[in-house]
Amino acid sequence: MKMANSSIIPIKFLILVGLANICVSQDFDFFYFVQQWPGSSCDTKQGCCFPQTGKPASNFTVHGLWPNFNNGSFPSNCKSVENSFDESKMSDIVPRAETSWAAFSCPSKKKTNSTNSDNMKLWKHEWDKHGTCSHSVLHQHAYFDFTLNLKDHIDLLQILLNNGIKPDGKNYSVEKIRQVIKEATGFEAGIRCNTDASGNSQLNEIVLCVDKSAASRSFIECPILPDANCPDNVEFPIF
Ligand code: U2P
Repeated sequence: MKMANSSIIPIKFLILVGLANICVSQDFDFFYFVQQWPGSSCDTKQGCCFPQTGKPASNFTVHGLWPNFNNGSFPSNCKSVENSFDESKMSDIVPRAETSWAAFSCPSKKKTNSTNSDNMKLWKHEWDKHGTCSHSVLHQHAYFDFTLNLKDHIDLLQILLNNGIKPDGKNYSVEKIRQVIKEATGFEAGIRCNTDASGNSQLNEIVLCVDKSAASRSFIECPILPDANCPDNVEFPIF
């Protein structure tokens, strides 16, 4: 009987460990760290608006830090009572986020007379849609702080400028953009394109991958690159 009991306990234990692993693997596998080129939002059919603080500097800005699965799908809107967006936790984040994580969407005319984009609305949207799904690793303040630190660590515009790739409205090879980022960072980047109001393809977003542990400077090779939809050569719009 003793033998039987002691062999049952490890089986129960193994089942519990197995269940725990299933729960953890439901979480997410890695992050996409997505930076966008503002000029490629502003010259689209929809156009763009600037925050009350004015036109942001001519530089890449953060779009978001998105938890993802290795198969390319992603969790979203993992909202719960413990992780609802708290504006008061943003106070020391705001000055840095205004510079590096600005909003460019125009407000709905039905809701406001303002012509400014709303940074706080973007930050809340990114937290609600993506941040809440990595809450087990980064709580709200850490999520924004960590993402802004990533932005400070990788100067994409400087990397491109160093290699003669400038936001001058001319066309550049996507392969070359990928190559110079790989040389400077050590990692393959995802390049995402969109089209301007005349239908020209342009450089819209650059995506790097980050380890799910969110340890400092933990860029990794992407388990899967995001959809790109870029032709061989793309415009790098003026901003
Ligand atoms: O591509 C359009 C929007 O879909 C969301 N997206 C896309 C790819 C991906 O891997 N993960 C992801 O979240 C983004 O939504 P947003 O955060 O802007 O609401 C992306 O802009």
